[in-house]
Amino acid sequence: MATRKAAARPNVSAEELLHHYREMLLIRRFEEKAGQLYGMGLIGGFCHLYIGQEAVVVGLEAAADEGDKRVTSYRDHGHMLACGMDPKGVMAELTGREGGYSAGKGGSMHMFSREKHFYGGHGIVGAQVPIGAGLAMADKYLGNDRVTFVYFGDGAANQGQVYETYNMAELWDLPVVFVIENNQYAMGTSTKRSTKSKSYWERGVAYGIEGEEVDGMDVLAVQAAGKKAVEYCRSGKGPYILEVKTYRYRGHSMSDPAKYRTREEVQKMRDERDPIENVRQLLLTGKHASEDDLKAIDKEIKDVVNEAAEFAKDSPEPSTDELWTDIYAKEIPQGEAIEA
Ligand SMILES: Cc1ncc(C[n+]2csc(CCOP(=O)(O)OP(=O)(O)O)c2C)c(N)n1
Ligand SMILES: [Mg+2]
Repeated sequence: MATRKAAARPNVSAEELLHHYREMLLIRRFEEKAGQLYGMGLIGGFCHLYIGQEAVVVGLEAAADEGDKRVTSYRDHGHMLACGMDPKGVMAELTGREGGYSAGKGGSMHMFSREKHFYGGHGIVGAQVPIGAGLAMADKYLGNDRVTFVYFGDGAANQGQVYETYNMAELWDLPVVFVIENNQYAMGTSTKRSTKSKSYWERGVAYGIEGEEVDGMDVLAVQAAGKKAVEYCRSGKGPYILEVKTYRYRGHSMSDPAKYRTREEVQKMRDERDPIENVRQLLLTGKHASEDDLKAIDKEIKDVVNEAAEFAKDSPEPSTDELWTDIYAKEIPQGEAIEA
């Protein structure tokens, strides 16, 4: 049965708090830089920024173990960075260069890393949900204890395939955490205009799936809820739903005129709920770091991002011969190879 009981907040160390700060800042600065490169015409096609939502992936990655999997939508740069993919390879994919994760042929929405168990990057709204349940099914079949995180938005949560997936995931007790990143908008449509039910996670009750709502601007709350969900799934009890309440500061994509909400609404969220500022305050008030320590981290992160941008500008364009490669799989992995 579904539960409303929130997970207890973790008693985190200063080291862990600093890690969260660093990771969230990396995503924020990376996305700001991607926005700049887009404005300079260096990034083509779609580009959906994750600014504002950083605490979601950073909190959940802190709850994940080595070998756990993740799959998400087109708003995917944060997920890639948080699971340890190289900022250079991600940025070079955005600029469509050879050094990118898909050798410059995928772009912002289509990157993968088997090494980091990151399975995309999907442009079709909701398509990653059954794919993620499939990843979890493979793990269950292979008898390991991996958990898959499937991220999708509030807009995607209104899709039929999500509920077909819920049914099968619960029926087969699949080890999957469904993460609804409720950022309150699907393109220009607010949740108030698109759905009458107030809660998305509660829809899982109809399928017998447990779940809860989480404050997605609070990285520690996300981490605690993530740990609880992961333990549940790893112990073989089946899927779990986390509805993470978050907010995107930027437009839906780079071409969003943003006429569906006021500047004041966005500013209020930035001023009062910013997830990075929240951790910054915890670090300072807890005397875990000084202003100077944080300045040094800011500089370090800026350097990493600038280096990634330089790499993404300098890496060559893919050769036209590459148009005919990587279209069909040459080998279908079997048995143990799938575990890689
Ligand atoms: C099947 C499908 N329908 C419509 C679209 C166009 N589309 C792209 S993103 C989007 C909104 C999805 O919003 P949400 O799931 O809340 O994710 P967010 O963008 O907020 O992260 C829509 C309708 C699409 N890509 N695929
Ligand atoms: Mg949304």
